[in-house]
Amino acid sequence: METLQYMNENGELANGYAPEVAEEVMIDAYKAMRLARHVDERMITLQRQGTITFALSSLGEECCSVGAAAALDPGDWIYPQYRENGALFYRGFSAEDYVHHMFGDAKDLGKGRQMPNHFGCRELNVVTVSSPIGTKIPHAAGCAYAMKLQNEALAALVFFGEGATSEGDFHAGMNFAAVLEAPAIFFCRNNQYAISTKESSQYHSEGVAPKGAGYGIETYRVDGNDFFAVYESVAKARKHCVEGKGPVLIEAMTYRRGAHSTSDDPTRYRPKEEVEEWEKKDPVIRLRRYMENAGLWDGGKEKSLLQEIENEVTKAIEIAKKTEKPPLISLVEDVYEEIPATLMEQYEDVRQHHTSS
Ligand SMILES: Cc1ncc(C[n+]2csc(CCOP(=O)(O)OP(=O)(O)O)c2C)c(N)n1
Ligand SMILES: [Mg+2]
Repeated sequence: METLQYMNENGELANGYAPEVAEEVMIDAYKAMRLARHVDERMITLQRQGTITFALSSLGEECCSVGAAAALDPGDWIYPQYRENGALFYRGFSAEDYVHHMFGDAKDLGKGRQMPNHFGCRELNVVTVSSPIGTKIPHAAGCAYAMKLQNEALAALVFFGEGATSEGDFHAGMNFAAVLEAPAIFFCRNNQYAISTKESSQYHSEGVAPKGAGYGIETYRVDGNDFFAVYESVAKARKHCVEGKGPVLIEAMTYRRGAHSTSDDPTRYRPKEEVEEWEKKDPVIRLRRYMENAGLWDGGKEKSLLQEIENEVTKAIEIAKKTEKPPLISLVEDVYEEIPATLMEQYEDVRQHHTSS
């Protein structure tokens, strides 16, 4: 299956494409990608310094999350995996809120109960990341079906990696949405690796896209490092969904340039030449080149944006370093209206241990 591309690696338009994307959307998307890249880099450094426990990066894949979020309606539901902080930033989540999450402090919306990079925001219709791979796929199919039953012109988009397509949840979610014609967009970031498992050891099909055809689902394969290809495919998928034509699978071809997470060393399982090859296809630089050629961006704007982002993130880190941990009682709150006695007993044990240590 061919890969749709609208902008080549030099930021030049391809295949007769003329962008209709509003300039503000393009600029906001560029800013969100830059913020995602900078925050990821800073969080990895903080993990190495022992300040936070864990971090994951979306280096080289930022266009997937941001390009997709830009093409959605703000009311559409997003179910991220863990490399999609860009979607959150595009929707307006601040660097400060994000850093609080990564620290798991008292101002983290998740109250420190999740691992870092397991963000979410109720107000922005971004459902919290869950660690078990693929679990969000049937959730998104169900959410999309609910939108259909309620006659809401909204879609649910779920992000996942190509590794997630080997999970039963992927197949259950795809079949459910197909049969019920639910307005779900299954957005697969094919970054070629699932930790150290190369795509060729993951499945025997020619990528993920043919699996869409197997379920009778409208399917597109696009260059995941091309902002216009991602944006247009999601815009088209959304239209298909809200017109009641059923779900869409998008396979976005990209590459995970960084380690899987701070617990991984990719030099053990892949050659550096492969990584270098993909540096040339960088999605952020590609969009910047396009915007510069179109007179929308220049060196001065770039310099001030990078400075602004650096200042914002530095300030967010300083604030998070001074923020208290969530109160201990929050460990047992929020599941039941009233905390059950058994949980209170466990809480008491932990509390006493804390005060005595
Ligand atoms: C059900 C389940 N199995 C295994 C893991 C451990 N695990 C965490 S991330 C990951 C790889 C996922 O790869 P992919 O879906 O391609 O996403 P990527 O990390 O490449 O973005 C694995 C195996 C898990 N979290 N959940
Ligand atoms: Mg992967």
